[in-house]
Amino acid sequence: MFDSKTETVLARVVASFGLLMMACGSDGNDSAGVTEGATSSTSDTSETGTQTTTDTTVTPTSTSGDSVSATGTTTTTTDEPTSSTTDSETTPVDPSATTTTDATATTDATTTTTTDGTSTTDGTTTSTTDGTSTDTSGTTEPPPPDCVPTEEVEVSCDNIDNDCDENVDNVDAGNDGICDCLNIGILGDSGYAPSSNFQAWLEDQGTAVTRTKLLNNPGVVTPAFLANYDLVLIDRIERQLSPEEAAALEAFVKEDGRGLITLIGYNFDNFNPAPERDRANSALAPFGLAYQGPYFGNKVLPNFDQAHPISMGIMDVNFDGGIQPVDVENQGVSEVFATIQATTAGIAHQTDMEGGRVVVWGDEWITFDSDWVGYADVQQFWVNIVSWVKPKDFCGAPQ
Ligand SMILES: [Ca+2]
Ligand SMILES: [Ca+2]
Ligand SMILES: [Ca+2]
Repeated sequence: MFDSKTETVLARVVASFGLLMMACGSDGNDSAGVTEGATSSTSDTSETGTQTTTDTTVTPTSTSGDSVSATGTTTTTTDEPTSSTTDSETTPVDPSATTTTDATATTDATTTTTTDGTSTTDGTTTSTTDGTSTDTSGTTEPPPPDCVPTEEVEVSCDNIDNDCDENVDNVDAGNDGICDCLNIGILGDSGYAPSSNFQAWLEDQGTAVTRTKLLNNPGVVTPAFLANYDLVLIDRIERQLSPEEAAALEAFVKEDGRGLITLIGYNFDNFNPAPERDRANSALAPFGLAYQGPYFGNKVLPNFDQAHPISMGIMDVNFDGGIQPVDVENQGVSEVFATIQATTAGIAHQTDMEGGRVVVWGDEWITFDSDWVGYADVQQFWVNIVSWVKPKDFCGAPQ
């Protein structure tokens, strides 16, 4: 099989040859045939009405004979229409494009031409005197302008790849594994145990963290509100999200590619798990995810999947009185990265259509100051969670 370029060249050569033969058999006038109903252009170029013997361009928009090459082709003119020296014609690549004047031509410009029509592409072509043409150059587009680095090591959170390493805002001055450019929104209150160290620690890693309580704050979760954040953590939300708020969160993740983390197991309802399940599930329902079942786990170490990016290297993390996360709709791809016996402790969910990600953890103790002291891997667990769930288009290479 020939590729289209080869076919084009062959078509041109054949056409030119055949027409040259026709021309030789005629009186030398313009006997060039027409393609697709076009008429030969012996005098109707955009020049002054004199005939060109070498001209024209083959473009999809050109019409019969009244187009000339965009730049650069030279023309020779004569006083009389009958003075054309050859009348070879072009068979355009695009059937809608017709040119009928002498020889082939191209839209590219640095061409040399001879009196008998030559042609080129990109200026690298040979010229002949018999109306044939040869395309020898490629047609690839020139590469885009190179990125110009303005920072040797990227330090600016400005949505620009300042160091031209093809990662936008991959800034981590402390080299702690958490991108400094992340804006994290925490929704809801903290749990029953002190967790001030958690937010402070996130900020110490370079992120900006804002906590927004939902109590007496109806309808606060809007697209405009969420636009402030790259990552939202559902902490102990005091009420269910409204349908409008849930829809905004859904778009935030699925359409904008941002990240969502949910926690559970606060036990503020007299050991009844249903109310907090319902509250958290109002945020998870758009993703087909949910917390289900009773409280489970009693100061146990979950079994972490050492092959998953979130749980790789993680062993010593407390789990106490959580609720099982479940993927109930299989909208996207869910991976269980931690279990306690046969029960799921954590789900990593990639939304469909290359959208954002959701991490559903079955407990809340990983935010408590006490566990930051007593368990070795809590901080690294957070680093892994944030790294996996953050938006893919900035703050480091996609995983
Ligand atoms: Ca960069
Ligand atoms: Ca930047
Ligand atoms: Ca950092």
